Amino acid sequence: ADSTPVVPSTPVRCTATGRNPAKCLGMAAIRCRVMRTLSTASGPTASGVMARFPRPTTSAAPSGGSSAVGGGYGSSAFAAPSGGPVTAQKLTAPGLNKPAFRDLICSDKKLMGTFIGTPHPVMTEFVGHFGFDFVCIDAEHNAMHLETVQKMLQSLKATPTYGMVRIPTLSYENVAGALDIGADALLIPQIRTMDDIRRLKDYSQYPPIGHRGSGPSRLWDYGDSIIQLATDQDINRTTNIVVQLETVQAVEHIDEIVQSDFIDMFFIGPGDLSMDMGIFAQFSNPRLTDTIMLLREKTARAGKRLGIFGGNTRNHLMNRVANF
Ligand code: 3PY
Ligand code: MG
Repeated sequence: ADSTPVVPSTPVRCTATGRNPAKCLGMAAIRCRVMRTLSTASGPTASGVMARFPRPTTSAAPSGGSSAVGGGYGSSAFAAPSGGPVTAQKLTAPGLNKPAFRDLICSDKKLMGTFIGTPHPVMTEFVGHFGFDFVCIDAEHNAMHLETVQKMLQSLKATPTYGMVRIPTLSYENVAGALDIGADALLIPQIRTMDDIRRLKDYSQYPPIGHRGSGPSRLWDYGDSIIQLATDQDINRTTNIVVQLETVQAVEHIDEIVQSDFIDMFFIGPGDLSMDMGIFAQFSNPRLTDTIMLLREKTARAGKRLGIFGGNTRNHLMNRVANF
């Protein structure tokens, strides 16, 4: 099948929550399918989605006072159903108040996503209604910085789809910054050594585990969520980290790397892995396929989820090698 999940021989336990889904997650990122899906998604589905947004009624908006905020797209000024005074309401679109992405990551559901390299919130808003579980906003290989990525995450919030962000390099600014602007998960490329893993832990986790700074950012609803977070037993559980396995060094250190308890999922990058092995894009080369099978076995044995970049649904690695 195109996207059968990997079923490891040993049961998988989510290290973050302790839940024990029976299957390892197959996560595939598919670019080409998006364009093929465009024609169907722009039909009844898209108009149905728009119809669910309540429309601001400008005539009902008060000229002053504090019972409502200003009108315009996405504002909270609406006519009261009774025709009485206007009160501020929360917009309840289908994507709002969706469960935390962590619930999905820690379930046994197979996830399907796609990468987005076009640096514009309209693209994420559009693709967010295609039915993918997540999109990966790819700031590693595209011209987008945190301001743009934040807008893309904001547009995704009104869709049922989650936003993972692939940061360009491992730095405090990129890791803590992308988390603060509300990325549902981070995808970390080019991890090589245990020192990289230690830095990632330090940058992504709040004390006492790491040294990530806290602030009333978008992630914390600009301060609204602080009280709730402060009473949470483990604030770091809100952080979803996915580490790419795409270097020879990472393969060499895989036994240690998979033991990292703060990492929720691993993700194979066959392009870079083959490049690093000196067999670039030879996706049927047994050296590459054997390595992918080894990574699959090691991650499953450690009870970790695994994903792979597919390129398309007929991809050899996805279907016949890793059986995602
Ligand atoms: C790779 O194939 O190297 C990737 O990073 C795909 O996401
Ligand atoms: Mg890569």
